[in-house]
Amino acid sequence: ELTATINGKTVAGRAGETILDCARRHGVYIPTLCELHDIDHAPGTCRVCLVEIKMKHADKTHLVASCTTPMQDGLAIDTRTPELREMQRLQVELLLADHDQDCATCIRHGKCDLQDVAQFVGLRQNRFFDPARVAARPVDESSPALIRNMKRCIRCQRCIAICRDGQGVDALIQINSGLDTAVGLRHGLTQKNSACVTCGQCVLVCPTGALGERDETDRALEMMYDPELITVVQFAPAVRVGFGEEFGLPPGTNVEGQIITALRMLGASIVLDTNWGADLVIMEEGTELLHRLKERKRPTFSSCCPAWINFVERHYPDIMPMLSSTKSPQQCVGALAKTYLPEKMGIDPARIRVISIMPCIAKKDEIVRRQLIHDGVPEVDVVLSTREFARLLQRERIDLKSLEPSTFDNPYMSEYSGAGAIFGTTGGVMEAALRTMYYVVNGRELEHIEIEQLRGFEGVRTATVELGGDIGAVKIAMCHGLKPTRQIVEEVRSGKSDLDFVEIMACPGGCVDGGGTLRSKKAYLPYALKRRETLFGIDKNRPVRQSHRNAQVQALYRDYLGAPNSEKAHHLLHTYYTD
Ligand code: HC1
Ligand code: SF4
Repeated sequence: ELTATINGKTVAGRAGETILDCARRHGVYIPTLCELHDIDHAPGTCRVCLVEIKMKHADKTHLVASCTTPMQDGLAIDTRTPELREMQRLQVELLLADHDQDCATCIRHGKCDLQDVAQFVGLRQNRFFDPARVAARPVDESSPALIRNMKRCIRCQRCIAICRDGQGVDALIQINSGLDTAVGLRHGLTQKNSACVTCGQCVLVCPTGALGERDETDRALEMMYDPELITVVQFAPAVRVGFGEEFGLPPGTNVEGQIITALRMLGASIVLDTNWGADLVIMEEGTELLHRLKERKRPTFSSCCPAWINFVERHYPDIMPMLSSTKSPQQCVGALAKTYLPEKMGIDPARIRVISIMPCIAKKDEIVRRQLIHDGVPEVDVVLSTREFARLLQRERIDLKSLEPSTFDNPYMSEYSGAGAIFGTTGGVMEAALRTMYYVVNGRELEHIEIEQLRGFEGVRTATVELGGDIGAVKIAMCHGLKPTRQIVEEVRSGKSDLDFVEIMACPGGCVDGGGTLRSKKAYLPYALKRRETLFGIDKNRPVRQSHRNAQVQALYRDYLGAPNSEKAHHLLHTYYTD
């Protein structure tokens, strides 16, 4: 331990920590922009975390960046002198010199770190603003999912760091130098044709509106307002546990019922649950997997995560035959909402538009895949990320917290089992699949359905599970985050792996921390475990906890599809992959 003072108060410092970390531990606020502790990123480029220090026995003070300067014994630190504030103000003013000034048009307005810091330092003028420089900065709108707007970039490089070190994709690089420094794609490519898989993790760490989803809130509203259209809205397993924070509820609160109420207030005609689709996917994927196991084709990779599919197609196209052909729950719901549902409800399929609310931006890529558009009609018309849904409720002045919860009332596609609910967290698809596969093989339920050995949180988890019957022991792996995924894929390609079934979620934590979830300031994925716990709680409290016991899924097979993997099921619920 070492002793120092911050603003005249004695504090205990720790060897090896930075001045910034020490100040934070003692509740002293220092503004920051480029630094993000959770991903160990402190490039020291924005210079707003300046502090004044005086070393032991020295008589001069000097200014240093607190995010990169280590604590020392006897240091006198000041975080709030007028000269310091003046310097910080100047830094922010320089950052704004080539920054889009039109905050009201920015998706980050009101939730932007740069705005916060500008307020904190008391910025009152913008002397260096140069519209020509702003105009020269590029905006990449090539991707259906992700917009990269360099007019709003403050060059913090967090996005580059998370893409390279966190996800191991390494699509982003720093381009140009000096005042022209910006973020671009390797080899001068655009977002759409680059190595980017639209996992959206870079969006989660961006402190401003430089990176964001393609906003489709207007399109969704237009559909819901149009009296000629029947809007079918579905929302993902993870959305209900990652949305309450926006309205001041504790992280991890389950707001399923309030979301249903809000959607009805907005004008949704029919509210469905993607969880129902997750149960259906288990029937299709589980059956497919058992066939593949009998044919000794191994491993099979799960296919519900669209950023993972992008990753395979762009980075490892040779393993495409190992991907399950089952569509994702989102697409299964979409496909059936335009076929089975109108048949059951006696409505004209041409009037139906499907809107999904997803904690993901890659889902926006998924809906425009050519395999999932039939004669010009997409299975899903619009995807709103959780963030866009929040924006939509804010602009419509709907306060989720004050709403009475409602329940799903669609008799065909909204009921779900506990297995469907846990899809939203890493390992959930695997656990759900094993519950049903065990039943199919043995004709009875698995005794302990919470498979504890699957519930860790390491990047890669492997286990051997005895399925009995003619299948025996199966070797499985679950992986979240693309860096560990690369490791598994490399093992499989080298022939060293004896895995049978692998679940992959591109985002660390799975969908609960998807690239479309609410952003946290100054933190990376702080609520993963809380959201996960709530999903496990939902599972525990469901009257039905296995996908094959979902009565509405059973009815679908009885009345419409025949059996899992039937010809009709194949036609509607399976797909293929292309590079
Ligand atoms: Fe997911 Fe899925 S779990 S991909 O993570 O398989 O986004 O929540 O909707 O489709 O069900 C996301 C979540 C989601 C699909 C399901
Ligand atoms: Fe990298 Fe994912 Fe961002 Fe694409 S979306 S640039 S893959 S972090």
